[in-house]
Amino acid sequence: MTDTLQPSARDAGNESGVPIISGVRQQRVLRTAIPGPRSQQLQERKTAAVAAGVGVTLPVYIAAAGGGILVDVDGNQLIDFGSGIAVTTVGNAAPRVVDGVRDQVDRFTHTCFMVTPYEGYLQVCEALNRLTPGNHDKRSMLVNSGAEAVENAVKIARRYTGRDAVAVFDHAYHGRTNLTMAMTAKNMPYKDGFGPFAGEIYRVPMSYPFREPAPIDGAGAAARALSLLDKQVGANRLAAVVVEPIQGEGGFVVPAPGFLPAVAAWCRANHVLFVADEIQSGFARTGDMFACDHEGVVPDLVTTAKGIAGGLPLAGVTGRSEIMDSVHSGGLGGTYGGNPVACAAALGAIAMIEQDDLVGAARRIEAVLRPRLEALAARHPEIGDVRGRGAMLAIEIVAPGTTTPDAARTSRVSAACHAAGLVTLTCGTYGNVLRFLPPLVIPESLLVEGIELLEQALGS
Ligand code: PLZ
Repeated sequence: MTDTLQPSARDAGNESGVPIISGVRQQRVLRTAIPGPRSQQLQERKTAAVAAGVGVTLPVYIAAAGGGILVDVDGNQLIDFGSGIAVTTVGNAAPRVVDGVRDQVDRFTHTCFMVTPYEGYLQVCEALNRLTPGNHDKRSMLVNSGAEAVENAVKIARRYTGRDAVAVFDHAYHGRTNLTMAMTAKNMPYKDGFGPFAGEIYRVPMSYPFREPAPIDGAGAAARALSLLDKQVGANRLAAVVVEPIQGEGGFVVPAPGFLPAVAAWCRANHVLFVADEIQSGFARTGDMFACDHEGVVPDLVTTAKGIAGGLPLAGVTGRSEIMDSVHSGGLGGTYGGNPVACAAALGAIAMIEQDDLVGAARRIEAVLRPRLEALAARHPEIGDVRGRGAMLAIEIVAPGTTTPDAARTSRVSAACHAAGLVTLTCGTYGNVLRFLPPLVIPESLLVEGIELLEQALGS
């Protein structure tokens, strides 16, 4: 394997052999403590100017970024294992994204697609219709954020089925708006004090292999959830079952094989729409274009966001044409949905994903990271589970020999990674999952170095 995981990761070589991507040398550099003095000054201004409820994981202020590196205002270069929560899949300031955006802002920045439309919106919808699972006739709509995509999927499902109820799973994360807060499982920090929440949302058990009290396969876990839906809600009242094919914020929970196909089959048999929330797992992240592809599951509706547009705010709902087209004209929209600049960014990002085989890059990242994480788990009994797929991997940290979550140790390990110049994120209902979401263009050398830093952090 070469130093870069795929060819275009090397914008320009240089004599030292360290690749440069988007103008940034792909090298970790620590010039100050983390956070450095300039970041600390900015963080003081943040406290004085920004609402306290907007939290910050790592108060290092960023001046530039590219490939697998974030450059901060003190000149430190951090290895990026977060991608801004799975957004900069194609890398930060990726050249094809930047070129598309530049060209678009020169021409026009906004008209509102609902007033006077433009071609970029159509091209993104065409790409979504082509790339999402299934070969059936599809339609798409564009919005600004993941939560808005989920809201619209629910609106469309209710309109099409004439039913109200929506099923979601334990550990689910679907957003922070009123409807999506109701769909999100975790109270702190997402819901506490923010109710009352939207009604007609019903939560059932997920397939979570590491935490099952007794072994249960995917079909069994699906039957457990579906029987509750049958008995407590009634399939005839359900508009949709909404599921993340690999859960994101909830802990990178990968359901047992067979779970998703069984849920999808039950939905089909009961005329309930199967909605896949691929906002975090979609667009090459898991080593397939969408996580549903792994088991050949074809959802009725798919929500997308994050990785779709290389960092610009864009999200979408894609689905069967008869479902999407069941909504009356004017029933869906929003001022900024499918903004032309965000669409131009998405077209650049999608071109990169396809032309540079970033699906393959995600698989190669897994091939580098997973064996190293498993070797770490063999040496560190506090790593209870290594899981995920492609470049969406995680470890779950527990009291050794048990499944008892150890959130305190997880935060300490993550903080030690940060201090060493590795940006890691935590997640999970119990706050004890450390997740790894590198940009798919990250050089292999940074992946290997990141794991070495993680090992030191585990030991500290
Ligand atoms: N569905 C599966 O992962 C966003 C949330 C960060 P928005 N996840 C990151 C935070 O703490 O707010 C997400 C997701 C899945 C929906 C969403 C919501 O997407 O673009 O943040 O609204």
